[in-house]
Amino acid sequence: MDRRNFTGKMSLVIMAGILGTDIVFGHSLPKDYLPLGLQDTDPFKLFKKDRQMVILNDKPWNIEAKAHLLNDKITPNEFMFIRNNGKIPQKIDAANWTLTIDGESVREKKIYSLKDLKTKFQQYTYQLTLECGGNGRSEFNPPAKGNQWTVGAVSCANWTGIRLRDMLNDIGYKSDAVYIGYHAADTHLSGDPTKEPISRGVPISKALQEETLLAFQMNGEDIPLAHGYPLRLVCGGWPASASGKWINRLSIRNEVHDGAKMGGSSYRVPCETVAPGAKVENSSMCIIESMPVKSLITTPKSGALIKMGNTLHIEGHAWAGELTVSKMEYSIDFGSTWQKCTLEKPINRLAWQHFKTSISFPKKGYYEVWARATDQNGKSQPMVLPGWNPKGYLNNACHRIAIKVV
Ligand SMILES: Nc1nc2c(c(=O)[nH]1)N[C@H]1C(S)=C(S)[C@@H](COP(=O)(O)O)O[C@H]1N2
Ligand SMILES: [Mo]
Repeated sequence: MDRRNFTGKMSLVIMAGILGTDIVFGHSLPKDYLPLGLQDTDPFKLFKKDRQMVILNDKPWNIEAKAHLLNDKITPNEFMFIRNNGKIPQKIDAANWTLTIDGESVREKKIYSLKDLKTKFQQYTYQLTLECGGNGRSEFNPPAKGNQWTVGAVSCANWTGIRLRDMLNDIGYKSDAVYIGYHAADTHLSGDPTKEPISRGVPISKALQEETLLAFQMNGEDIPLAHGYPLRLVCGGWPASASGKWINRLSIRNEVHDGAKMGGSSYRVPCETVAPGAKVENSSMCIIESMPVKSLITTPKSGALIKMGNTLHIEGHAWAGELTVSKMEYSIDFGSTWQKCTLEKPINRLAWQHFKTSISFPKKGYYEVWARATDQNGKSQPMVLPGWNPKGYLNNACHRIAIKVV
């Protein structure tokens, strides 16, 4: 935004409103001067992110990692992508935070305080893979609108909270319950308080899984503000849009939840494959559920140089939505032949799995290392872009890095 016009149009009253207090010597403010308190803050400092993270959008904030930043087995906050659809809530009163449970299929509407949730139910910690449905969107052609994620909209942190199913069993729900839908405290970019930026959910069967959490901690600390403080739904293995941040209401629905971004082309793909660029009727779109098999080489960084005769150590992670990854392979000849990597078991269901191997190269020159994961059902990552869809979701093509042997 142009700062001069911005202040030019803003009255002292409005500025005081945003600052939350009076500007005492406001009458002496130079014309067109923007008080420091209103200038953009440094997002890396604000969100405690590493400076190598990439900002894709600042209204709303959308920030992604690069592959080599995701090398940790448990993703720390500094390398965790941020995906927002609206404005991050500003004033969070965790001490008085409540979660209202309503909907057609709730036995009786109830309000839990955050304290109730923390004290009444047993707590669990799981490491859970959260990948944005649009991760990899930047490669689709014709291009898809939206944040141009490359490979870094995925994380696997430790989440601590209570099982959603313990809370659902405590409150009781009718036998016609089919879906849950979340509502949250973030606000619509338009400023219209009647509009929600996003309100999604999952089928009741997913809600009842052991690992589906109402979480209040990430990596052993309060969830960072940008990631949903003080209460977040975490549904590992599904598009991360199902994992509502800042949630204050949960509806138990007797039909598929119809909140913001549940319909149209939002987080939905053509039920049957379509030609690139095709127009797809709403009635032919299906909601994305479990995410497809995928992997990422996190060591070394693409572009690494190695000396002829040395072996190259590679490592990374692989995940497959609700499934486990059963095989991990690499190729140095553009996919003609594949060799196996060592693959670890997941620490718990819905956590990513680690792979590593050492690679020898036949002679000096340019190479690419391609990585390919296969899920327990025998489905592998495609070497080229998978099916085009209007919003550019579910790109699980093989990750590749460039290597020069000198
Ligand atoms: N309330 C709320 N929850 C939300 C969103 C949002 O904008 N508002 N974005 C969703 C989407 S699309 C994704 S990919 C994940 C991102 O989670 P993260 O920012 O913690 O990485 O949060 C999901 N939950
Ligand atoms: Mo997302």
